[in-house]
Amino acid sequence: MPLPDTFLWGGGIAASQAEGAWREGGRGPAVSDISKYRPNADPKDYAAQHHVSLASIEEAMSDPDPTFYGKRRGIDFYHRYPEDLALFAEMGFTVLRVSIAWSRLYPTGEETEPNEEGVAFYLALFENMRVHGIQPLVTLAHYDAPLHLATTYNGWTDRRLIALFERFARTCFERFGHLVKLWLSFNEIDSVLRHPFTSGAIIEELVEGSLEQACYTALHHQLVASARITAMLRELHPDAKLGCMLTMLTTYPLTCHPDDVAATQAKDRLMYHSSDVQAGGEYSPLALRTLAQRGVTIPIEPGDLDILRENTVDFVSFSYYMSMTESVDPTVERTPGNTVFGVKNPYLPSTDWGWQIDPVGLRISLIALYDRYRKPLFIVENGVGMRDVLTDDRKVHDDYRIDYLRSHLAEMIVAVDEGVEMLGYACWSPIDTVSLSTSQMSKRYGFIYVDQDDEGRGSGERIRKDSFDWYRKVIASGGTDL
Ligand code: BGP
Repeated sequence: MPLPDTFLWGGGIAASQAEGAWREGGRGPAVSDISKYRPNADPKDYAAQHHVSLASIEEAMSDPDPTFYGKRRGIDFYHRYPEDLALFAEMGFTVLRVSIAWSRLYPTGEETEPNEEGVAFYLALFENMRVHGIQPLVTLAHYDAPLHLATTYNGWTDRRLIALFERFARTCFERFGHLVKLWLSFNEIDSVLRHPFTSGAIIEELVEGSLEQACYTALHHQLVASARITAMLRELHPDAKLGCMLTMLTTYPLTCHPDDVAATQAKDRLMYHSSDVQAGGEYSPLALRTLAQRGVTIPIEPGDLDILRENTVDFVSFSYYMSMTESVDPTVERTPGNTVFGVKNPYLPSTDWGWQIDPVGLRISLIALYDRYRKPLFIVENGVGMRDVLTDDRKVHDDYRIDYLRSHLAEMIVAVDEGVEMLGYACWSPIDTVSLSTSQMSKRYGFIYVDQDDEGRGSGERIRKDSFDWYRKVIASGGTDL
């Protein structure tokens, strides 16, 4: 059996998609509070869902009703977490990935002392996890920042956010470090390039110059912040580990035409742009040159390159839902994906949201990442969003989810057999939460069904799907019984 005994099994959620309680416990407004579900919008129209302006922020904040703002409501994990943790424990989880809402600890991001009610909430959560024998894997920034930092600083475009984030991270390490030994700095750190507001708290209207330049500036600030808190964690808790987290969008050329292969290679260069820094310690000179040719420069200040080189991560984590395809032919069919839009691969099936299912792509991704960085890997997101049906006898027969996960786990095991070193597997998401891209409930990922619809109607009851028993069996067998 190739998986090590120490291999961690579980799943992951994010504060902004699960906690709800957006105005409780002293929490300040967050960028996720603005994200609106539009009942008649095409769920595949990611750009329309995520376009934010000063006017839309004002409109959202003057509307206290959470009905169409799904992330304000989440799945009420804030109040129901003891029940949810008990269900995760029943499946045999040894790890649960959660995130900390920055605005629960620092409502505007600028306070000098943390909000103690927020600290108490996370302490109780981590204590409860300990009782269940579930190790927390904690993301500090998962599409979540105080809204004030967007409107006042234009988010991560402003270098001062590094210090504010360091203050937040220090509080987390000091107050939770005895219970949390596994940390991630930024979820899908590369994603600021694709959704500037959600990931970087950047309001396009406030950007002077090109948006692309603002996004790469923000990314550099996040990379420096991540390296600085890595140094901080090593000093405070030398036994803890910190990982990077990237969106793994493994890309194939649509054809073997050399132009398609070259376009794919160029795309890869930028996909690894941030992990090359976080895991490898330096910007790829080729990526920097490509950006320079596009008129983008990285605002490197004295000392930045040393900080980045000296504080690489302990492990590399990533999300994997689908692969991508590239072609130079502008007429080929396109399809939406995980916050991206790409060329359709004719060999792969798609979900209702256009995401193409590719288990072998997971193996290819694992091998590519391990080959490149030689650091242990952690799959911290993998799963399939579907419209589940609750039957009259309150069951959910989600064989499609079992098939998706089984085929991906089988490929993960092949990769481990081929020599890839792995720390664990945390699927997305073990319980239905509000979708990141659509703010809908009806795009469901969980082993646990949450009785709640897109507009928040329902009892909130948790119901075990068929996949619940399947995953319990997988964990109990250490991955041998898929
Ligand atoms: C990733 C995010 C998650 C998650 C997932 C599924 O990019 O890190 O937060 O939600 O995608 O996406 P969605 O919810 O849009 O289906």
